Amino acid sequence: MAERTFSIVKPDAVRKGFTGAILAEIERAGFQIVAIKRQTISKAQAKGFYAVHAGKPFFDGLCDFISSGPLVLMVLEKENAIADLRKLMGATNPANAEDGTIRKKFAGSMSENAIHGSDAPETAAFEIGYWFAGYELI
Ligand code: 3AN
Repeated sequence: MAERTFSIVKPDAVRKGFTGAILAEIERAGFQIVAIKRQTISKAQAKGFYAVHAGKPFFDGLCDFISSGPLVLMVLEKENAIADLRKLMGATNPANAEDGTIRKKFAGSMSENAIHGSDAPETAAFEIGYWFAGYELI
């Protein structure tokens, strides 16, 4: 059965003009883009989204970065979407990302790493609901 995951083209990649190239990689890998919107989020919205990382040393910088400029929020669908997107993204640190992954091609650093993807069904459900209303997902 098709599964849904949540993804972000992060502000570093949008600033560098990589949005279209990253969307092309996602579609080529067989994902349907169920919903998509470009917006600049507030730091308060960022803190709510990344609440699971609250208290970690990189939390404040992460929230500043993700709210630093326009990003692209997406809901993606395919069989095994959550695990397959993580594979397509590559390792969190682009220095460790495998050849052919989005982070290998487009990410600059551990903190400015081009793309986000949900890591489990529970987080996908939370993240989709955090950014998209039901009527946007029909
Ligand atoms: P991923 O995005 O690969 O799932 P997570 O969920 O561990 O990685 O971390 C969420 C985000 O926090 C990462 N995408 C990255 O931008 C940032 N991050 C994670 N670990 C670090 C770190 N040690 N230093 C700086 N930023 C980090």
